[in-house]
Amino acid sequence: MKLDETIITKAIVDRYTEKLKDAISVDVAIVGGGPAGLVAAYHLARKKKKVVLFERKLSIGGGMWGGGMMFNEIVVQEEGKRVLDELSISSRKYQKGYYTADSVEAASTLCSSAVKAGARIFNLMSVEDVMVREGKVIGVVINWTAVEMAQLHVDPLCVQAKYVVDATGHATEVAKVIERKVGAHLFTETGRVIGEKSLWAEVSEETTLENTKEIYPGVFVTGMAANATFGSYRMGPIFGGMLLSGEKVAKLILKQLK
Ligand code: 48F
Repeated sequence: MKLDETIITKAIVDRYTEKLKDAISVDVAIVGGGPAGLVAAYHLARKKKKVVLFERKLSIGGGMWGGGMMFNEIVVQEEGKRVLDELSISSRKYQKGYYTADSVEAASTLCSSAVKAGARIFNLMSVEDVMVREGKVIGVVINWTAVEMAQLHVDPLCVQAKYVVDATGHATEVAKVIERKVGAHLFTETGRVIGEKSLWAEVSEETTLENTKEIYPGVFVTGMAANATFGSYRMGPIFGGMLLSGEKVAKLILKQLK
């Protein structure tokens, strides 16, 4: 069969446009495709909610690929292993209470699980702002990462969402935009993004879960963004807290959507 390059081009443009149009009004918009955002996307999509996830980078998976200092293995505790098992991600016991998993298998399977469950993922797109009406966030403002990187003067487009999840990791970008542009009082002790503390795995694994909650009407934080928003510790290459936080934020939002 003769191949026609113009058909290839039309196929890509048509299919991409279909996907994007379908993502303009959703139940949940997730910002950031690290482990926490991906687990959240998977659980929400499984429950048939309309979910879109925007990831700034070319690759999905955030800080998971690199394991610890580029040694591409991650560590989880007992509870985190349960999440890996549910997603059929292989893990091995290292010693009592410590399990390891290949970070490439973990990141790629999380991504695949979210997409196959029905979440729409757009890589190479950054969320640069939010839309707020009557004291509630009602959507996100998106642009191409390439536009952001080249600092081109190009106006963005908008996506309407019943709920927004800040899964941007250490950067807490959605929370910071709300603080800076909306001038809003976040649901933290200071009303602002408190910022992360130095590394302490044991405490931060627990606080990640406690801090997974709503920070402003319509906006939830998950993963490292949760700890950074509420001023808790970072944890390094132990990932159970991230996975469980993704699960928790999905549960909280599902409750609200009922
Ligand atoms: O950093 P990241 O992996 O966040 P996470 O899911 O997991 C944290 C761990 O990787 C690790 C850790 C271990 O336990 O502490 O750091 O909380 O993924 C966040 C993703 O969000 C993207 C960013 O490129 C990364 O892939 N991101 C950040 N800001 C934006 C964004 C934005 N404004 N728009 C789109 N994507």
